[in-house]
Amino acid sequence: MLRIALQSKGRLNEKSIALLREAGISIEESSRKLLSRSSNFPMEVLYLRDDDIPQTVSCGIADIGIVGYNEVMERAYPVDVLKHLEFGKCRLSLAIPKYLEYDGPEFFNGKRVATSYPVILKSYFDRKGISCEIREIAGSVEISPSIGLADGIFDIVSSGGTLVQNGLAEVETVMESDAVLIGRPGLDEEKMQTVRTLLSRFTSVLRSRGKKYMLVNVPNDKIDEALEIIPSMKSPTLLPLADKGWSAIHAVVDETEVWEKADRLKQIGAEDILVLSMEKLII
Ligand code: PRT
Ligand code: ZN
Repeated sequence: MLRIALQSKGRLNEKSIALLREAGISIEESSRKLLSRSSNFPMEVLYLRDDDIPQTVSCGIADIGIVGYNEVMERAYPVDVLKHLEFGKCRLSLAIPKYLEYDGPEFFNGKRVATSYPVILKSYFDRKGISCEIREIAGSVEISPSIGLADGIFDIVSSGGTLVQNGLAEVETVMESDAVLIGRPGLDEEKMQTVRTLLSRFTSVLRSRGKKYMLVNVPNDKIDEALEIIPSMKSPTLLPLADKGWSAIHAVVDETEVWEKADRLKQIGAEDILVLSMEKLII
């Protein structure tokens, strides 16, 4: 039985559970126990604080886990990053009071920076050859400059709203982060088999996100032009229509490109363009 560690509450909790659900894995959530078992997949879920997930996986209490890449890098436990999951996106950035002039990372020489991510920050300053005092604090990092605790901060930024509210300007992005699936190195073959199944399901779920299924009727002499507009993943699905001289093309397209492609298809004489949402793309 494979054990996965998920954040018990917080930013990654709901999306982690949603990803498992979309991958067809049912987990009991009602009682929000510390440990719950899937009814249809050989896996149990352990709910933890995100800070504890890398260590729990590296020491074998859980086999795999979903946690922010930033936590994996900061805790620096020996775990394998098995897959980037494309949610919980954010960046770790240096910020300073907006009225100060900034002329590059050398600005931080001899300065004090407050952060909850001292390991990542120290490695950045070491790489740049900058000598800066790193002040580790647990929370409310963004108020440190205004209370005189630090000259700048190093923190997670998403929309940038928190920095603006606190009169800070983002000056360097040190790292990009998203939620990742991590695993303990050296899992036995039976568990690895389950991990491989899980990875392949996650890949299918992520690939189908933001995609639409498009069906288009085109005159046969326009098929080549239409296929340039909607290239297919492998060989195109092309079906003859009862009305001779016409065919239907089926294709998967990015949601963001649907209107632009539909307009171009109409211009070459395509008709009856049907766009459907896509449930799964299993490869
Ligand atoms: O209780 P537990 O310890 O499990 O949770 P936590 O409070 O430590 O973490 P949580 O739930 O806040 O975040 C979990 C993970 O979500 C982080 O480790 C990141 O990988 C990811 N993530 C994505 C974020 C954000 N976006 C984010 N915006 N984590 C924190 N923030 C905070 C940030 O600290 C800052 O205070 O949001 C503020 C900035 O947001 P903007 O939008 O104003 O820039
Ligand atoms: Zn935490």
